[in-house]
Amino acid sequence: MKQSQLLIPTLREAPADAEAVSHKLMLRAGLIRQLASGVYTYLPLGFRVLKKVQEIVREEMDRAGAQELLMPAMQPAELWKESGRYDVYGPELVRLKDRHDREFALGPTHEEVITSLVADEISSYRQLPLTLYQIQTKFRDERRPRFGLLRGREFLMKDAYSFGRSWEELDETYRAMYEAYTRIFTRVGLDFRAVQADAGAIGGEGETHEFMALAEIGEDTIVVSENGTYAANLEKAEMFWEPPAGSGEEAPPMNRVHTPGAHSIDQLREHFGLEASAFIKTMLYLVDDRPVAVVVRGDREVNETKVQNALGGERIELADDAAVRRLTGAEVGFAGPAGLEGVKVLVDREAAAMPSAIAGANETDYHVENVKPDRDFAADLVGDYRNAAEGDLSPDGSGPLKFYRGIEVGHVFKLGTKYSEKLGAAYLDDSGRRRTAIMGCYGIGISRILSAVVEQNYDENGIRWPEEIAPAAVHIVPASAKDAAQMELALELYERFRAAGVDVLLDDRDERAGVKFKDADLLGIPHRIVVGREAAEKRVEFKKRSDADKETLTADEAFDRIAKRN
Ligand code: 9G3
Repeated sequence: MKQSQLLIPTLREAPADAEAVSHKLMLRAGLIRQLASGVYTYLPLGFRVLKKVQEIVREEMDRAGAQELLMPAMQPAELWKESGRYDVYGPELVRLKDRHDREFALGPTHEEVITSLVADEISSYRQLPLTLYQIQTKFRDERRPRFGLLRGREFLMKDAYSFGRSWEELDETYRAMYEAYTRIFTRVGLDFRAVQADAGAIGGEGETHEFMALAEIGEDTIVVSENGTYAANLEKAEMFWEPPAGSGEEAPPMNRVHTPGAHSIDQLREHFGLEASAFIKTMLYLVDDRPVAVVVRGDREVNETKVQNALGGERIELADDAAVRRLTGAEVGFAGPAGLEGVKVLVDREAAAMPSAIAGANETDYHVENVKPDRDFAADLVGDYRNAAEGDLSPDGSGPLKFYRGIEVGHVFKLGTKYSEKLGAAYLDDSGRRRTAIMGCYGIGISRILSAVVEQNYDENGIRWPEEIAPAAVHIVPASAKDAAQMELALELYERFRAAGVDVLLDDRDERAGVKFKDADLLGIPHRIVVGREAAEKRVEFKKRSDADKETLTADEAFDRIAKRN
């Protein structure tokens, strides 16, 4: 590829509204351009990277025994009504009507489509197990698209679906997918962790893992034990806990304390001169619209996923101020667990084991001290309802937990029969009995991988692409397009690389050397050959994008370095 002919509109500055590093750099390097909020064009160099990522995914999915197909984006609403999901998803599901006024959805995922296909085409146990996958554009009308390709409204996903005859077969396919994902994320050069996750809205009846690329910009928080044997999304992460000794000792009777305006833990700490761990925090939620009070120690955070799962709910939201006033009879910040009518009370086991604590009095400007859980208030449920926190130990005894931000680039699920039941994906077993297929589903955010890789591979001068997905393997930069000897040697090397099947980019533009070097740093091609003053002696400067030092080599040596590497 010759840059004088390529559309690579590099920018000196990123637009002001680009916040994430990857978003800024991908715009500045001329890899993508925004068409609309959360909707992007992949320009030629960006598309080359996207294609290379797809090829790696295809190789590994095929190796794992999955078959590639391609489903439509336009999905009849009937399928989503049959699965019961048409009304579960709100404006995030892109709905449209065709010219005959028939309702469609633009596919955000394809459980309904693939399961109805299998329901039509599979009838015998001999046709299973079967894993089908596609790489296709998904549509999700995110309320707040941001960070470029990290959270778009139209994005490229590899989604796979497996159909089996038993849970054992599902376990085997799940493991094959898990291992394929490990190879894929390793090959694209990501620093990632596979973490236990919560199945969320998709439901499903078994374990699920997310593959997280470590990056500060990541929306997720993951928790990993020091030796890595335990790793979980914070939504699910547990921690080692045992009841403290002597939590049974008697406490003096409760005593109301006037605490005017002290409605935050910090104000209470100020007022009582005590640490946050001396208080209990009572948070009010609506789980499927039913009021729930969750009690945790003052220095902890409620884990809403754990609360929702403990109650088998579909939805959880913080009660708003009006609901808090109605349920507690007090302003926000004075809620306590004692005396709440018609509210289910969940008490975190750590709070339940406190010998005594200070809690809200369910009366504005009043708190109560010497509150003894169990003596002074009843719990409907006692369990682990808090977020893991710094200092917690891993539940598997493998040491302290560490916290990281992560970008979810993959997610594998054991779905069970949730969709195959509803959409009739069944088969006759070897004794002629009708059985429902047992499903798994497996997603990779293809376009999101580009951003995740850039978030992990850049420096102050630009992107540093990992070799296997870089837009080109080598970047040839003649210092001056006006110097015949330099251009002659550069073109000769360029043709040699092309003949050898090496992806090569030649900066043959008539630009000042400084501009070329700045752009080369920005584009981040892994290897660079500068053809400069020693061109006449057939000597060039060789530099790896990720190294500072440069070497002078003969043109042949430079060629061999690249053409004969690994
Ligand atoms: C929707 C909308 C958004 C969605 C979904 C449905 C996420 C939805 C979960 C999944 C599960 C797996 C197959 C590949 C791997 C992930 N966002 N999910 O089901 F209607 Cl608007 O997509 N699907």
